[in-house]
Amino acid sequence: MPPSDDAPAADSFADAWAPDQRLQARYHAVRAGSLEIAAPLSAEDQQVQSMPDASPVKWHLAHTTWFFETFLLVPRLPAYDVFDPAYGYLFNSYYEAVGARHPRPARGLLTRPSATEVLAYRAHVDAAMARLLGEPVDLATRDLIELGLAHEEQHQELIWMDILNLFAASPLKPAYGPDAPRLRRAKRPGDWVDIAGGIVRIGAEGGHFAFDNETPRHDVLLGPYRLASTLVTNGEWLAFMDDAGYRRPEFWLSDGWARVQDEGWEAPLYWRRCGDSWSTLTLTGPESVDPAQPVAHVSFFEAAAFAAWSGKRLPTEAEWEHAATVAPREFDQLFGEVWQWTASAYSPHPGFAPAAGAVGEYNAKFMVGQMVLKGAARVTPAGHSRPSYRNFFHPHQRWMFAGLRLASDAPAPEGVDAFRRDVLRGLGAARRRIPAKWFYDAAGSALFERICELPEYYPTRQETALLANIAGDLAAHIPAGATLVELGSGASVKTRLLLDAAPHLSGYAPVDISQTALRTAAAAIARDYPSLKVVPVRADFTRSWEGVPEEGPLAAFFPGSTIGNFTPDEAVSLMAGVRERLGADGLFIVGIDLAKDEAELLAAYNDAEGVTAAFNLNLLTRINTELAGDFDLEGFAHRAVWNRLEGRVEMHLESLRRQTVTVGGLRFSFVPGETIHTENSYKHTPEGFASLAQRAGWRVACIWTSPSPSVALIVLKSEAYDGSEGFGANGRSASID
Ligand code: AVI
Repeated sequence: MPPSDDAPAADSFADAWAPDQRLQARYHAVRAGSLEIAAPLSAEDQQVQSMPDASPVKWHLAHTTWFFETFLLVPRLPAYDVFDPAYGYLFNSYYEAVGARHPRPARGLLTRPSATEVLAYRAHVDAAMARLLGEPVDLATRDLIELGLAHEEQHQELIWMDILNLFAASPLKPAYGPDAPRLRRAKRPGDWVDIAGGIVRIGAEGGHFAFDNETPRHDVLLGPYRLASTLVTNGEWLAFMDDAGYRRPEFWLSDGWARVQDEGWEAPLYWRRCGDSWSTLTLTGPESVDPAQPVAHVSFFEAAAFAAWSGKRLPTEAEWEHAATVAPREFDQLFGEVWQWTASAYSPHPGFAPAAGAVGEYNAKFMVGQMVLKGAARVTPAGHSRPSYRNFFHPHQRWMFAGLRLASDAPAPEGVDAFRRDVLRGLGAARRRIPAKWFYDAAGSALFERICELPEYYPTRQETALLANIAGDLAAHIPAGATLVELGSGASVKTRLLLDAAPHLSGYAPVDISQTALRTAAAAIARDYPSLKVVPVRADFTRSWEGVPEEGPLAAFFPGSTIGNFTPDEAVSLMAGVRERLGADGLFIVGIDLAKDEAELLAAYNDAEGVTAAFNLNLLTRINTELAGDFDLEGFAHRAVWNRLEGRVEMHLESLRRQTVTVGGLRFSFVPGETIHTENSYKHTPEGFASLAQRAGWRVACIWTSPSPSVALIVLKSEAYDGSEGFGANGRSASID
């Protein structure tokens, strides 16, 4: 929330004639906040300056007071008595318009005034400010007071940063104290959030305080992009370091690489090698690096190198701000852990005009050579930031609480364009067909859920019962510490049977195209299996495995006999892809539906309630909605047939009359009885499936079959694996009844 959100939206007439009590209260709270942060620090702690970028705490306390004295009391409070005319020189930071100043790198040399005298200075100015605030103030005065308070909040954060930097320089590694702000882990597993982009508006909206640099609000054109829902963690940073990230120039900007050389960077600021591991200095003292906490104290150069190493990029300022405005709930750690580097230079928004008067120097003159950071840090006072807030630092600076959130361009379209392509191509073919994957829009997915509950549709029921029976035996094949990668995970319901039986799993990576299903399922699994590292991966696993963890043994899980929806050649290439991805010691658990009596099969795809018919016909509804089609659903009927030669149930949509349909401006004529082939569902024999698996480099290590109507669960191991099992030879096969 912006600091003055609870202010009246506009000044009412009555307000203008009364002291602003809200502003009085805020003034007192902010000023007291600075003293509270300084209170546990000794006079010596408050005196020293650790480097030119940092300032002594005592100087911060005096400078923020000077701001109110110089910009408010002197010009606006009649008969104000300046506390000490020499302070203007000592505590002016950078305002050319108000005169000369003491050099910044020498602030630590100011042993006078003492810390006690600075407190007296604060009390003097606070008493005068109480007089100013005790009368009604005009809008311009109120805006300046708000600016002074936001300025003091920025210095509160600087106190935390500077004191940590000072303590880090001490061999004693002192702690501020046990109650100092500590970084927190993300509340949920990381994920990608897709944002459509377009012409979007960024910049401060009126109605609350904002710095001049956040204005004016303006249009920006954004392509579709993805933003990580969580911050980059120390664990990910360690992987970058382990992969020689600080020693490989290919990831670094030229200026960044020069810094790495000159300053000997090999880890974030404050990290120290501790035998085989790393520790870090925090405000609560030294501690070992927590892999789950967000990485902090990295420069823009390091953030950009990490992004390059990850094959991703930093978000632009506009991407970050737009995402934080339109979809804040999709993200974790937007505000309140670390500031997040963006790829955007700190330059004026189009149409920017600095604030009038000396305070116009506050932001405008720094608009070159720095980069924008968004969000807020743990040490940022609550309520200080907002989506339009623009923090800025030089690209090499590291003592801020700065980290990063990754972004990437949206993956190549698998949406409407691919759907249109497949439908137009499929309807134009001599034998019309549309790939079955297009069944699963929201309505189609809901209908499929209903199919799974139908009395005639045995595969789900049988496989679930089989899995419940054999989960322990199945789990015994999975190596300790493995990550289970579930392909087409959906609601991850069956998975729990396996997870319960395999406490030795260390991770779970559900892979699904549906972001909503994925996020809900991953959050529920993460909640119920707290020791499991859950890494949801939004991907079409037939096209990409990007995001699936690379480290540790992997076991792929592909239940639901979905492999039956692939032709034998497609199934072989899918399984070969999985094998390549898992490596020679990977394990692949697949569910298949087995060949059986034709009548039983056809009943499963021709249920009495007509749910499968609705599922099939929903494809036409989807075409009508998404591709401007005019299919008359009354003109087509659901047909399921058993193709004995191919060993598959086929689903078709049969034209009931002569008719012409338009889709995307193209016309397609149908004669009665002509069909659109919409799905294949192959029913395998164990031997037939084993030979497909073998073509893909797999060997059946174990197969369990359910009672009739039978389905099977199969453990595949790499052909190259030197184990003792092998289906048909000395492999194991079990029927469960
Ligand atoms: C997802 N797939 C395994 C189902 C099947 O049996 O082929 C889809 C389905 N089609 C009609 N009913 C169910």
